[in-house]
Amino acid sequence: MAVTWRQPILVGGVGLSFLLWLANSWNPLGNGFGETTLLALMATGGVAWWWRRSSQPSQTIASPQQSVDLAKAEQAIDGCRQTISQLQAELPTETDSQLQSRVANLQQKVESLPQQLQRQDISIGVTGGQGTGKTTLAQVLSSSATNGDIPVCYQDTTPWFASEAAEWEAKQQLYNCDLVLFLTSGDITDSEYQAIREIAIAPQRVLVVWNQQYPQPKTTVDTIRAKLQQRLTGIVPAEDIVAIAAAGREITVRQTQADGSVVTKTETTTPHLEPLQQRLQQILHSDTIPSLLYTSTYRQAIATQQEIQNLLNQLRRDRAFPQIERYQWIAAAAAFANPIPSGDILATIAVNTQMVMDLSKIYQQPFSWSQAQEIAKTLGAVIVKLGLVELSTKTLTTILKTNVTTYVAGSAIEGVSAAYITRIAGLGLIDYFQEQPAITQPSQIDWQSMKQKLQAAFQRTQQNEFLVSFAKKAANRLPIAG
Ligand SMILES: Nc1nc2c(ncn2[C@@H]2O[C@H](COP(=O)(O)OP(=O)(O)O)[C@@H](O)[C@H]2O)c(=O)[nH]1
Ligand SMILES: [Mg+2]
Repeated sequence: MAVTWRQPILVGGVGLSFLLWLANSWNPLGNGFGETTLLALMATGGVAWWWRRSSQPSQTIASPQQSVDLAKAEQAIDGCRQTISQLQAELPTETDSQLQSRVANLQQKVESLPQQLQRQDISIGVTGGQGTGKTTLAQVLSSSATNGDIPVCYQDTTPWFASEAAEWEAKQQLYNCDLVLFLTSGDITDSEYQAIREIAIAPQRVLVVWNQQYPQPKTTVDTIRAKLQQRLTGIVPAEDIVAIAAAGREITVRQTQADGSVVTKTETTTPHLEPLQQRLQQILHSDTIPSLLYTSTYRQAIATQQEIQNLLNQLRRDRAFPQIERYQWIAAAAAFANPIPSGDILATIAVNTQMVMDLSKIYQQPFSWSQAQEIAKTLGAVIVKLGLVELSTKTLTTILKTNVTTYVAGSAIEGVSAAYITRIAGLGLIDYFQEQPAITQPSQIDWQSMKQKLQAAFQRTQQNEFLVSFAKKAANRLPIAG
């Protein structure tokens, strides 16, 4: 067999000085390894952590009916301010105009949040599935007298469930609403349930309005309302579920006369809006209006912060990717130049330790050398345990043999595998750092979750097309092809 597969993938015995020499003499990306001084220990601690709600979705889901007070709304605004300053601090010196305007836009959103707390009008969105009476109800409510102590504007949305685009539009239309009337035409479907839940946990105050387009006997009304209340327990309080008829309807009434003949008459039923109007009056009372505004502001602050965080994550990824690329080629060269005898899987390596340090710095949780080393060791062990080394080596060996015409030495395979494994480690790390912004100690790392990230990164890079191009690229960087 021309190719002997020796296990140590990552450069166990490579000393720092060797690596430094290697990086400087064989410089894959043209930028010096010394820019991040290998031996410099980074100071830990003093990391400013921003408040990030999104990483803990369970918190929001736990109590959809949570009340938001002024302090909570202001805290959310503060969180936004911190994240936007973080974003500004991390903006590259040369920023294109598109990015600049995105940041300016976000900045403006953050600045407008405090004004939301003082708003002097209320906006109510009327939403629900197709044909549930949204337009009709919004019109009826708009034309009736003001419901409470504040000017109110009603707006119907595009229907949910019709298409993804329509639903997305409906959500946009509801973004500024302080209250949502969610219309149904009877007992709710699963998708209606999900939609209502989604609105409630946003959190956004939502009333569920059963709009009866046909007159129903009272017992039916009571049964359906009870069913709705039961289904929505913990999501919408019973008093926020009301039954109405937004419009009257012409119905044909057949009456049998004393002589047995049947007379057909047309009657128009009357609209029935009182239950909804009463509830709106209570909610739009001057005592309760502030709570609506706090909730709206809080919700918008959370959404804005998430938007800022997404952009920040994107910028960090943009910076992290070239680092991962750089380390993967360094790992390849090191493994190629200095293969170690089999059996000894030493996963801790200078390359990966340095990569952990650099990536953790990008993600604002800088680790010291020894901390990074501890992480790199465990990372290596986890990767080996997951069987990723073996799997990827097998695949890459086949790919190399079929795609690289010249003789492929075992050390070349080790080099390519080392590059690939370093890439997986790097991708896993950045996915993890992105989700867990509050780590300051290696002991805080949740290895179970890290494992999932590594596996996901592995899966994502398993398409044959990617592997072939990766193996070719790696082989070209090693002095083996040609
Ligand atoms: N009888 C009756 N018809 C209604 C009621 N609400 C809406 N409709 C009718 O149902 C149809 C759809 O209503 P529309 O408001 O356009 O629904 P949207 O698609 O949710 O905006 C229209 O023909 C309305 O006149 C109601 O409470 N009673
Ligand atoms: Mg409509």
